[in-house]
Amino acid sequence: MRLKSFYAKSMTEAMQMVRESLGEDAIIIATREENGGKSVRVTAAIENDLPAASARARAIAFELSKGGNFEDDDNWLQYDEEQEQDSSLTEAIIDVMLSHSVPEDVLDQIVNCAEVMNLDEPSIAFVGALDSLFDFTPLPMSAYKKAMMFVGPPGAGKTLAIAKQAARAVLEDLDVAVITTDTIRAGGIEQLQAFTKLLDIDLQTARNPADLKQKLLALKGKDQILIDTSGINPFSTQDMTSLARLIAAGDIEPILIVAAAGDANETGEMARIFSALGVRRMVATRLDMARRLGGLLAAAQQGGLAFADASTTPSVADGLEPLSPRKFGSFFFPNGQADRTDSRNLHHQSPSRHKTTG
Ligand SMILES: Nc1nc2c(ncn2[C@@H]2O[C@H](COP(=O)(O)OP(=O)(O)OP(=O)(O)O)[C@@H](O)[C@H]2O)c(=O)[nH]1
Ligand SMILES: [Mg+2]
Repeated sequence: MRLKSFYAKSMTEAMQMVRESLGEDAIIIATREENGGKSVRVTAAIENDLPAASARARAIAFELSKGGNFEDDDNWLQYDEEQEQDSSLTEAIIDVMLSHSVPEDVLDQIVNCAEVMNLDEPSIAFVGALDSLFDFTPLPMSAYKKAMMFVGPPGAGKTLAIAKQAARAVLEDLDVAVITTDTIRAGGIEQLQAFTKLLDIDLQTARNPADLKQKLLALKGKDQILIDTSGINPFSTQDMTSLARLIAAGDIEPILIVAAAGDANETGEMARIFSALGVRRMVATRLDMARRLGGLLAAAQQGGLAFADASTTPSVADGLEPLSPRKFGSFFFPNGQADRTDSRNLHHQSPSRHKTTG
């Protein structure tokens, strides 16, 4: 009996993956919700999962029993080639993920998912797996009813990301307001003011939750309201309580700002803690300064967070780039075919949208 686990966003998708990979005879051993119910894991077993060698041995025996010549059997040769191709695809994906220090459990999920795609190009299978396993929800580029509060640890890039989003929104002719709650740290207001002045936006300050509530009421009707915050230590109860109070001051979506180069386990744990405050998506920063992006995948998995946008330069003018499975995948496979493939093809090949053949 061979056991294999499958990860997907829904039970239907996971069952489809089981059928596609192991066939209709697979027996479901266990199902479990992961990431606080945002994904599921299904462990399935197959009794008669013949490895290539033993299946081939049976075919040879059958051909010999008929007096035939097994070596002429093109189908079996083709079958072996497919097996080889599969393992080289898996190895290529594993190699890239190891070089990015992707934690083992995330690596497992991605490999399992990529293997059932029936694709022979690693970068495309990788992008398909990202598409199937993670959410990608870029920041809005039109009027948005919630105020967006950028939160995260000190130095993550919150203030620069606020400036970049404000600049982008102004370019889209949106009526933007910026509030900072980072009023205690020396230079906190001035740093943002330097950007808002250039954009001709009036920078508001809010010193506490009550103040923030009032400012938000006064700014009602703005297309986008962006709120900068001071750096938070996710392991400090006091910091987290203060942040929770600020978030509760109005109709606010907290968005986590994550520096890309962080240790994968630390980043994953941090994302999980912030998700308890209602964070549902993240902006990844400093992608230009990171060579190991395992932390971002760990954050998405452990915090159940969607990928929003990425910051890849320290310059406000360069803005934020919306992340898609293909865009994010290109950081792992910079020269991969996925970069050159029409994204509509990827969608056809994703198991979540793949018609089951079983
Ligand atoms: N190269 C590069 N530098 C970045 C990027 N994002 C932020 N930075 C730099 O990182 C430093 C910290 O950025 P801030 O925006 O001040 O970070 P913060 O999260 O607001 O910091 P605190 O308010 O102190 O918690 C600055 O020097 C930024 O220019 C990026 O995508 N690439
Ligand atoms: Mg700041």
